[in-house]
Amino acid sequence: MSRIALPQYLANADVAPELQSIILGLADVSINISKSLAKGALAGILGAAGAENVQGEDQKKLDVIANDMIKDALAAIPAVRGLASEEETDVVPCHTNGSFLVTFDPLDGSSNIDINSMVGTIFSVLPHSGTEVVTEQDFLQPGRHQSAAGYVLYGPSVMLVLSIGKGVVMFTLDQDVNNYLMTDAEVAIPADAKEFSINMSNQRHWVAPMQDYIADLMAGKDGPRGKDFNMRWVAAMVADVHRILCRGGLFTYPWDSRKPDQAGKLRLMYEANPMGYLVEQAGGEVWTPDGKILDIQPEHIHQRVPVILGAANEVALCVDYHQR
Ligand code: AFP
Repeated sequence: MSRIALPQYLANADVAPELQSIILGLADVSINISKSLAKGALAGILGAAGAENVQGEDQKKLDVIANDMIKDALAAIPAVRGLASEEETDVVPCHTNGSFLVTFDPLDGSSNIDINSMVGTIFSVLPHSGTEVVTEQDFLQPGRHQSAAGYVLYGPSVMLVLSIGKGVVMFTLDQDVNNYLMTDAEVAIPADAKEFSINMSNQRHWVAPMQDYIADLMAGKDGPRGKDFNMRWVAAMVADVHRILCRGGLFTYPWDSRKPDQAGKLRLMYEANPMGYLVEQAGGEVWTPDGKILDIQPEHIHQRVPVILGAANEVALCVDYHQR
C-alpha cells in the first residue's frame, strides 16, 4: 500500500512554502532526537543536567540536548522570525525576514526519560506581524491564531501528529528510510468518554467542584453517572493526549492548592495551546474552568493554565460542575 509522505501531504494541502519548511525542519530534527533517545544509557545521556529551567524545574540532560537540537534546526530556517522554548528564559530572535514564530516543549514528560517511557516534542507555529526585532510581546497571541501545531511522540513507534487547521493527521516514522508516512488521515475524538486522565495523588488539593466531578466518575455504575470509567495517567501530556486522539476520553491537570499563586502546572504556550489546537481540530473541547483555552490572551510566554480537554460532552460536564 502506498502511503502519503509528510512533504507530499503539505504540498497537496497548499501549505505556504515557508510554513512547510518549518514543519519539515521540525520533522527532520525529531528523527535525530528519536535516535538519541533510542541510544539512552549507551550514549550516557540519561539523568539530570544539574540545572533548573526558568520554571524552576530540574532539567534532564535530554531536555537540554533536545532543546539545543531544535533551536539549531529552527535557527537555520529562514522562515523562522523567532522562537521560544519551555527550556529558554527569553525568546530567541532568528531571521529578520521570517514570517513565523515557533514555540516548543523539546521533551515533554521528561521525568519518563530515565524509566524508558513515553516522551514527546510539542510545537506551535504562530504568524509574525509585529516588530522588526522580535520581542516577547510578538509571541503573546491567543492559541486560536496558530498557523499549525503538532507533536512528535517517541513511543514504540515514532509518530508525528499535525494540524494545519484542516483537521488532524497522524504520520508514523518509517525508520528504514527516515520518512514520516501518513497512517491516519482523519483523527476524530468521540463526544462521549469512557476514560479519564488525572494525577489522582493530588486529589485532596483540588477545588471542590473537581473533587465532586472525579468522585462521580469513580463511583461508576453505582453513582450519578450510571456507568464505569477507566483511568490512565502516563505523566507526559503528549502521551495522554495522544491516547485521547486515538480512542477518546478526558484529560485534566487542574489548579491545586499546593502552589496557590500558580494557575496550574501546564504551560499555555508550549503545551496547552498546541495540544488544544489539535484537540479542537479533532472535534474535542479545551477549557479552563472559566473559558476556552484557545481564546486566552497570554500575558507572558511561560504562563501556566489549568487544563480540561478531550471528549466534547465530558469536558462540558466537567466545566459545568465548576460553573454551577
Ligand atoms: P515535564 O516535561 O517537565 O516532566 O512535565 C510534564 C508535564 O508538564 C506534563 O506533560 C504531564 O501531564 C505532567 O507534567 C505530569 O505531572 P505530574 O508529575 O505532576 O503528574
